[in-house]
Amino acid sequence: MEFDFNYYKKAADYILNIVGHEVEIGLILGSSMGSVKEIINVETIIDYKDIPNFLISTAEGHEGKLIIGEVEGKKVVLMSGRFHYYEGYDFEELSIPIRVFKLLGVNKVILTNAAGAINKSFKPGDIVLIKDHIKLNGPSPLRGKNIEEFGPRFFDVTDMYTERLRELAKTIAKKESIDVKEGVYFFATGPQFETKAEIKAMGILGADLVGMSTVTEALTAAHTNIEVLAMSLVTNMAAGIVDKKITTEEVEEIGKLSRDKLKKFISSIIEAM
Ligand code: 6GU
Repeated sequence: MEFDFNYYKKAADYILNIVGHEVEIGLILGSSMGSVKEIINVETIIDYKDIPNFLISTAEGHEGKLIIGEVEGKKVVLMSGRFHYYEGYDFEELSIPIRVFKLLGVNKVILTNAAGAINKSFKPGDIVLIKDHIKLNGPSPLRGKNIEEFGPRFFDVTDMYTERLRELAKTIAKKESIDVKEGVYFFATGPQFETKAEIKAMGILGADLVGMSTVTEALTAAHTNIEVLAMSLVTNMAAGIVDKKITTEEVEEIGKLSRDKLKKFISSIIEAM
């Protein structure tokens, strides 16, 4: 399917009509991080299924609601529940949330995810700021006829996880005694976790983390000149890094244990943004 500007505008106009104002900051929460939404003073909640031309969330632990409100006096829109390639969407469809954000007025996004650690110095519970990514699987979400209203056909991605926002996050982490690391995120299609051989290869290629989200959103944001801050919560070590199977339970458990730390961190970042 080929999308045009009006496709996204229809979704955004529906939301703007209900909300009545623009928003500045977009937030997309990773699985088992849903409780971060509690930092919002909620104004409006809209079901994805009611938004024309939006997508429907099928992943477990992802709720399917757009929440609009305020954090530290800033207008935000939050997706509680995101869309992944493994659910069956095409890469091109995964451009929808961020392009709708853009038309709501968003100029900065915070993307969070649960990830496996490839870097042996990381441990479950660590917060890692994404400084770059490797995506060797599948096409770009920007494939297809370029929509000039969003951005140019060819675009630079050397500072897409902007140094400015990473430095800001590091300054806040230091002030609040939150330990943060930095790393390179490898995009995996899922839904299976990786083989030991794949993780070994990803490590050799320079990856510190692996996960199944975020990268399509970050690329769509970079194309349309939205500043990106992305962070992973390490929920487990990747395959073969420790001699242990990966379970969904541990991913969720670490999410629960780390949620207060994440809530405080993200609301302080929004305040400073
Ligand atoms: Cl080990 N791999 C992927 N692809 N996603 C994850 C993960 C691993 N751990 C949490 N999410």
